[in-house]
Amino acid sequence: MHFDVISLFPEMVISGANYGIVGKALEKGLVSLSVWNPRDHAHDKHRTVDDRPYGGGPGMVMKYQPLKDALGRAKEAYSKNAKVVYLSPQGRSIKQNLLEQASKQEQLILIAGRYEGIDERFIDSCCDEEWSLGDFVISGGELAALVVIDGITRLIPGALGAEASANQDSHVNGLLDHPHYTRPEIIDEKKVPEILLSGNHADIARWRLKQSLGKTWKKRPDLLQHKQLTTEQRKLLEEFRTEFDDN
Ligand code: 9D3
Repeated sequence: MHFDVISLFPEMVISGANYGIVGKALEKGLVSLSVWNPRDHAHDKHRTVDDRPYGGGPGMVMKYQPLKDALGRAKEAYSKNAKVVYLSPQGRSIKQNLLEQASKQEQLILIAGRYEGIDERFIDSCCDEEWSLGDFVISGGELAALVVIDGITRLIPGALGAEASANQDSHVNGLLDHPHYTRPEIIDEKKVPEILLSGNHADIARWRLKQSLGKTWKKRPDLLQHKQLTTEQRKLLEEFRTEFDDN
């Protein structure tokens, strides 16, 4: 998978991608990343990339032409049919299934905006999709681009260690994760749940699934709304709720 990011702060994207699983995947050549700066395509004396909004109002708007030329470079450097995504507060909220679909692409070009946004004509003519991290405000698209790169990289075969697996991730199965514990066995009188010390892997798997179902029911009932539970899962959730009512 090849990622391109169009950004006025290329170092922010490059440096952010050099850690952990994404950093390793880049080293292994499982993914690659190029960052293109619209400022390199501004040819006036001050290399202007922004201008005042027509109609007035606060802030500045990113100009069409430097974005268009930077995008052109990204496309010709890799070629193939790339998907172009503008990261913005107006976009569709990113969910796991959106990243799963996108991970099948050969090239993904991410447009990171700054200021109040970018000229609408660039969105209309040059972008295929518009994605958001959710209903909160951040200062630009670079962190969003890193989020997308990270989320997609985890889905690429070989990017996660042998012990880990992307299909064990929370949200991949539509449930929240179960609780985790590590040594020591007792901290401030709080014991690790006995079953995790039993060595019975089937019982442990059942307990974890029950905790996942219970946590999801307590914290994110919306996730269960449209999920079809198996007979086993319904039984485990019933058990959890019964024990929950008792406490
Ligand atoms: C005054 C209206 N604001 C729009 C909601 C102005 C504004 C805020 C933040 C314009 C641009 C930005 C920069 N945000 C992003 O580039 C961004 C973003 C976000 O702010 N929230 C959630 N997802 C994303 S993805 C890119």
